[in-house]
Amino acid sequence: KTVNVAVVGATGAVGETMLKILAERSFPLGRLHVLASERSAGDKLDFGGRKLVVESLEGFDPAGIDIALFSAGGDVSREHAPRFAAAGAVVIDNSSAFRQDDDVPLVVAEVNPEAVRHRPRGIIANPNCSTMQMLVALAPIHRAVGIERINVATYQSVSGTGRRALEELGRQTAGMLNFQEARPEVYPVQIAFNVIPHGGDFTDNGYTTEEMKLVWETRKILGDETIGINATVVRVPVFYGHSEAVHIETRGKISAADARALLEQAAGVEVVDDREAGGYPTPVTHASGNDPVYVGRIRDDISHPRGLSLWVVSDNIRKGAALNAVQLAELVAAE
Ligand code: A2P
Ligand code: 11C
Repeated sequence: KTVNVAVVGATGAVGETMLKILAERSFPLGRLHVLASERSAGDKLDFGGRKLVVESLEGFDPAGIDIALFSAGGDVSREHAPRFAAAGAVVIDNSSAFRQDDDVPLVVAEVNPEAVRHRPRGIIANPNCSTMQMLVALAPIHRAVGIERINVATYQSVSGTGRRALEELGRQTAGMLNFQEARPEVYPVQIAFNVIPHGGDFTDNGYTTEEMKLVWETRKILGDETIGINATVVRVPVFYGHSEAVHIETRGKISAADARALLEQAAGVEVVDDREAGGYPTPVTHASGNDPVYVGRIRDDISHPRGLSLWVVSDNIRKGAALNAVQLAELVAAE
């Protein structure tokens, strides 16, 4: 049996990668509709060598769609996901619109795949990219010995912000090399040759929304409200691939060697951990364009008896968004 799919936000940075991944994998695809705003209606997108015509989401009739992959921002999801679900589609939503709702499962394919089955509203939420890659790496350790506290600093690429941010980094970089001024538009300050300790919006407690997503998404996905999480989100002038310096305190002791052995067997993880120059993953050398969550620099924390430090890198557009959404679609299609 084949499955009729709609990709909403198909012209965006995540949407185009959803199409690429659907074409790459042996997904049991029936009809495929590519949807975006009125602005893009009529444009053509490549799908495994053939051309698909972009349709406007606004007037689109979702009857007959089995699975809808949404990645057009929270406002679009809030407005249109319920009408797709009402028409019988399972919505897999990449925005943050429904992630906190108790009756919407929040799922990482390698961590809590069984959660896709309980979806009373017909909506499944795809986690934020930073949470996604961190939990693919940490869930095996949490299962083995329990995690008490996570301290994480992220180094997030501009593709996480979308297509206009990719263009802004390119434009500012080229401009500055030609002695021109770098005018910020998408980010509040210059991103080229800089780092910005700010993702999303500021909240009352001094953390940003991108930081607080790491807190409550982690607790919901692991099903453990007691884990302490302290995050600093930083935007860096990298095009694709988020990196994270992750420091954990576990409940039971696990050595760096045992953690490495565990992660070598873990689904979705590739350990790159040679203690020499270049023996670690980076966005450019490993993550960009690839599926795994790469883990390196695994070491015992010299300041804490049950502390462990890791470096986690992944393509935020692939595992962090499009790939996990397609993996969830595969789980639903297999039902
Ligand atoms: P469009 O290209 O027509 O604007 P990104 O995150 O890379 O900026 O991509 C955002 C995606 O969301 C694009 O595909 C964009 O389509 C789509 N989008 C934005 N606003 C709407 C809307 N009101 N209705 C449908 N799609 C939208
Ligand atoms: C970023 N993580 O890198 C964000 C983008 O909640 O899905 C995705 C925001 C979200 O800016």
